[in-house]
Amino acid sequence: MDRRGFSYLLIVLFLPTIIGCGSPGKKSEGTSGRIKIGFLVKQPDEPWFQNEWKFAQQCADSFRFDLVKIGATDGEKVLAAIDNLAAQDARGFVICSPDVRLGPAILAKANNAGLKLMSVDDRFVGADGKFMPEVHHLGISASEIGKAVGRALNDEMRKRGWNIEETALCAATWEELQTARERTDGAIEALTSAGFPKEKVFKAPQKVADIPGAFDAVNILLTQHANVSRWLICGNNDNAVLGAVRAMEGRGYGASNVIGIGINGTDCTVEFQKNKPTGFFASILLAPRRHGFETSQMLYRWIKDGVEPPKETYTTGILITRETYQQVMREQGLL
Ligand code: FCA
Repeated sequence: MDRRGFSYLLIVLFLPTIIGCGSPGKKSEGTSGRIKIGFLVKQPDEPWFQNEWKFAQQCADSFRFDLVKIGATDGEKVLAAIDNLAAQDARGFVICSPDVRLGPAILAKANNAGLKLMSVDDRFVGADGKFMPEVHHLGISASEIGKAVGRALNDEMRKRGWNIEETALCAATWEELQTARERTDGAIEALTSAGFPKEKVFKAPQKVADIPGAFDAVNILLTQHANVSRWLICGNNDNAVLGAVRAMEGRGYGASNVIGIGINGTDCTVEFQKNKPTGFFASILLAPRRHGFETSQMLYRWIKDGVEPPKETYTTGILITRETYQQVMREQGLL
């Protein structure tokens, strides 16, 4: 080979290294040169999760990274989404998993692909049924928030001068998820420790965690307890209580004999905007901005600057009613 031929061969061999492609190891930052992270949610139709996405996007805009929002409604979609993120050179993701028992599989897949991850709202559980302490998590103080629901139910019932003999509690439950179970358990605990009789507490276990799921569960309960004149309602979230309120309306119960108190506060504004009050009396407004913005920011700083997020962060809530929700939501930057 002559000199020219040899130089040509050298260029062909080393060009990919010189221009920086084909070198294995460190992940690139996507075609735009910006860090890319995913935000996977289990129920993209629920206003709560749309709010999380909205605030995650605000975070992405202010820190100038790319955000990929993915509705991952079942296990297959979660695993496909992780492959997809890896193929797009994403660096990590925040996730509210459709099933927390997928935790070990999600973590293994993310580790394989070199993606950092954080869970939000619903905490991963391992094969032993216990929380996975190695996964960074931001969630709500579920038990405390549930207790706030129970206390508010008790206050309102007493304010209305209801006779406890004729009143019962309907708890629309979703007990397979710990954060959901702690909420309804907390509400029941606060109410019964304020003197409400335990035998007047009735659970309506949901088969699906959405409005129709609660509607169906509460319909069954109402058939079994047709003699109750006044109902208190608690549930995992606003949708659980909305489903219960709709089921009660079907049986002739309304604003005068139902006190329903939800959780989220983001999914009941339409209810509060109705011309006439309904049995949906109040909600505990959570902090969707913290759940969307803060998780994204923590993950971004972890990827960019190596700042590891706290292992666990828990947020609180504020009681809102038809009368106060606008003011409170404005103060919280949600309107
Ligand atoms: C769970 C519920 C959501 C929301 C969130 C904080 O994921 O399903 O509605 O309450 O916790």
